[in-house]
Amino acid sequence: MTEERLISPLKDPTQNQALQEATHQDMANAIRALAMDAVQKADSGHPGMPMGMADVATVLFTRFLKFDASHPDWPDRDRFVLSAGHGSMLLYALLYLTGYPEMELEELKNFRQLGSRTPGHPEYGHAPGIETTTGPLGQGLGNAVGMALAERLLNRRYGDEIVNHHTYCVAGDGCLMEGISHEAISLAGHLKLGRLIVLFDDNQISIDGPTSLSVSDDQIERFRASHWHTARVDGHDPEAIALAIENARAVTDRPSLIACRTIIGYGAPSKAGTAATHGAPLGDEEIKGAREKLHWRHQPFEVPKPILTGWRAAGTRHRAAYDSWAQAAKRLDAPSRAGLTDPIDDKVRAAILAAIAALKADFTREGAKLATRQSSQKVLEKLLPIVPGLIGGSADLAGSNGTLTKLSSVVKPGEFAGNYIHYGVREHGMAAAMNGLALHGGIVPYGGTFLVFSDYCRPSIRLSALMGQRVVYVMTHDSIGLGEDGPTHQPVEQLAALRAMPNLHVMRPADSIECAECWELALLAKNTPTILALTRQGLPVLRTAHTEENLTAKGAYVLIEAKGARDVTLIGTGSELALAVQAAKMLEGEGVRAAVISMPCVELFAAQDESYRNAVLGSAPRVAVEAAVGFGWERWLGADGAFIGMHGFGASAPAEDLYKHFGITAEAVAAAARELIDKTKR
Ligand SMILES: Cc1ncc(C[n+]2csc(CCOP(=O)(O)OP(=O)(O)O)c2C)c(N)n1
Repeated sequence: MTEERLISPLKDPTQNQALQEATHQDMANAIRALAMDAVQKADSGHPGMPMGMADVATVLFTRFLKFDASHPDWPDRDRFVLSAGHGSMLLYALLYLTGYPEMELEELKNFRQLGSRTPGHPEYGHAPGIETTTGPLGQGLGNAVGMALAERLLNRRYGDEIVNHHTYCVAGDGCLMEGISHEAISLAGHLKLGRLIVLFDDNQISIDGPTSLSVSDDQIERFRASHWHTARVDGHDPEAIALAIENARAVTDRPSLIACRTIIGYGAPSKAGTAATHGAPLGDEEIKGAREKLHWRHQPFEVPKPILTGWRAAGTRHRAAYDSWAQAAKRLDAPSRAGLTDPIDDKVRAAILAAIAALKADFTREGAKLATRQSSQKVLEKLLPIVPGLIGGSADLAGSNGTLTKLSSVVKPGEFAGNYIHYGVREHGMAAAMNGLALHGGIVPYGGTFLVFSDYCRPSIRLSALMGQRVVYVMTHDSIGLGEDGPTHQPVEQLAALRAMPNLHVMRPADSIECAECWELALLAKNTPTILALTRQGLPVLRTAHTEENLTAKGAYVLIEAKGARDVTLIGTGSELALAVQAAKMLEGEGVRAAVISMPCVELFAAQDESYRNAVLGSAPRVAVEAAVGFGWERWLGADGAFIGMHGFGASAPAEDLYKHFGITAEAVAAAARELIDKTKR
């Protein structure tokens, strides 16, 4: 990096006095010392990565990163994503040193302890400045792609004065070895996300030892192949790092990779450069030696005042930029201002409720047989004009998923005027990007694939749930009902697996009306992601009477009450609710009093109070029908209930044949009901 001018902090007019007086070396060593000390005190953690990346982080935070520590929610701040989340002490040290609220020294001393703001891996919501939860390697990189995309989408809407920032992401060898990195890198390169800068901690070490044990990729060539700008620097040379970042910022039509060659555990006298520093305390002797080697002659957790003052000055250097941004933001109308963070304010919420109620009335009146993927598309056509920042997409199944509507316009490489992303066949990358879109603020992402491929997105879905992000997964072809594509494409265990995940609403609407209700709930659940499990095949409208009330909101409800005391309760979800209704009619002809319960969302039903649940479920024996495995249904069936569903993988055939073949029919439901009734009479 010799060809261009060097950037010196002394020449940077935005630097203030205190920052100029603290040396780079001291500031970087403060990070190293805090990382060593916190890991040592916790007796667990990862000191190597923060020590190795301290120089890069210092250059970034003191010379480039646009942030104001006292306004961590500034919508136009640069985003900093620590994809290599095991190096959490790097982030915690930076947040403390730059003066973020709630990150006191005490928190660093309580690293990895119960109730601290400094968990083992950074967790979104635990402290201001933590932009996303990382730790599962590669996810942060995927999030960063979504954030960089959000920035461009919002820039197009709001203009440079309001939205105009970068996304920086620190990724390690592990992140780049993960499969998700391929999807993320490829998507970012294709879309020309020029505001994304990845700082690769190129230390050639992972847990098992040198990376040469398992990988020989040329990362530079790999990124270049995906149309990234790339650079390679000595990650311990502040001027080279600064120049590389400066150059990367100047490239606006491509994302940038800066491979920073670093030494893991930099400063540790005998362990630096080895896997021994990756994920274990260095030990008292090694820490003593590192203090000597780094000329850091201070007590554990002590950061001398001039150095801390220098860091705090870095935390305020964009105060004027923040102030002028705040002035500009004041000129926005209130909904636009609110829309920068949460697009669904009270007014939008009211509009959603009105639109869904009107659509439900239409669906009831028309009574058309529609697949729920088609109903979902119709719902989206109503929602898109009223929900700002509703950004759709699909992993190459736009037509199948019904995610692309007449009102959708496609985002193209370098052109961000649209509201629809062709994510390509990159389910995992799509889900991680959607987390980034949601985390950025201003965007409500929805994206589709087949339900069976929720497995390909599951690690990111888990993070949507853990972080409490409003992400809507439109997952169609939700059972053997998809037919001829066969068992590779027919989900059987996915519903149960997704229902096992905390803070995730798995919704399986039975008709158009429930589908509209599910969408309403998905958009209004601000802190919970939603899976919409939708059919390929047409379904009759079962809700014959229009209700303004969202009956799906309680998770389950009585669709048809028995005429008199119940002999049996039939429970159905999605496409199989119609079978329960048919079975109830058959039984009625025989004088059997059957109630039919629709249960579109198990989690919401579980959250109701006991009296509601008991009233819905009743005390008669129960039969549930769902074209999936029965795992989990025990809870709603009790010891004596019967389950009609799948007991293994599906098969390739027309849907009707499959339902018969696997015994998922109204006749089977009625027979199971009769048997249960007989048993209770015996
Ligand atoms: C998906 C996933 N798999 C495995 C791990 C466990 N793990 C944590 S760090 C790490 C090695 C990462 O190596 P690198 O990125 O080079 O980090 P460094 O050794 O430089 O700190 C592994 C395998 C993880 N956190 N996430």
